Amino acid sequence: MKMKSLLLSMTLLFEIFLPFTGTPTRTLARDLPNAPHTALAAGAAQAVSDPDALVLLPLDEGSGTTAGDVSGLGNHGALVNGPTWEADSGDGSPFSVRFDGSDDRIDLGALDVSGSGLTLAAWFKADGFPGPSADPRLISKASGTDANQHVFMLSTIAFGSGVRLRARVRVGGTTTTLIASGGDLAAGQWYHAALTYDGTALRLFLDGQPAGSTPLSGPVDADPAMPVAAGNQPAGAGARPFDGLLDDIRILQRPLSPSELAAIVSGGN
Ligand SMILES: [Ca+2]
Ligand SMILES: [Ca+2]
Repeated sequence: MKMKSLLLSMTLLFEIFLPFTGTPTRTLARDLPNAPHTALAAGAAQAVSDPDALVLLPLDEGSGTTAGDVSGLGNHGALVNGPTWEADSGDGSPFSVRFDGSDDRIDLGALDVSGSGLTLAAWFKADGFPGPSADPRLISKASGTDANQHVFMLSTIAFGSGVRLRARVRVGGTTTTLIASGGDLAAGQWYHAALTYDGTALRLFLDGQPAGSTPLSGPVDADPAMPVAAGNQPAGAGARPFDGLLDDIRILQRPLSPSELAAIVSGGN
């Protein structure tokens, strides 16, 4: 009886404490949309609050060449050609990733979105905007630099005497390009950039504020052979490398709402 009682007690203790003795070491609730979950370990396969999240990279590892995806889908990023971790961020998180403006990128495989909804979002702080078109890629799925070689893309672009955000989404084989209606970008400053598509319009947001839209409808094209990357595409000659820091990279197959984006920018989630 005594032994049985002891075993029972030990079992209860084990069951009580087991959930707290696993790998989770950090609270990432602020990095996840509408997240009731806490204590997610970067890269761990976890339940996620948003079933339409495909890639959520908090970029807080601080070392190594893997950017853990906390969407639950395991779409981890691979740091390619030498991006480095830096203790700086636009959202108060511990780290972001520095891209050298030459060939650094984060590879995300060849994932596709399903349906007529999309969000691409990230924090960025540029050292500068390289190239005559000032068009480094933040997040993209592209095989080249021609418009129709992009399935989706969030970048900057020279516009007038300044630099603005630019968005591209391909539907039915034709890519629609949107340049921000305002918001000239400066080097050395953190911004939050977002592209959203809801099946009726393609929109840009800068720091959570609307920065232009254009009508667009239909499902986003799929191309299982075309890679997705952050910070540089296409690979090799003709690349459009980003120079500076990227953080909190998100790809969802639904549009984040203006209030959700505002919450991200304000650090609410
Ligand atoms: Ca971070
Ligand atoms: Ca490099």
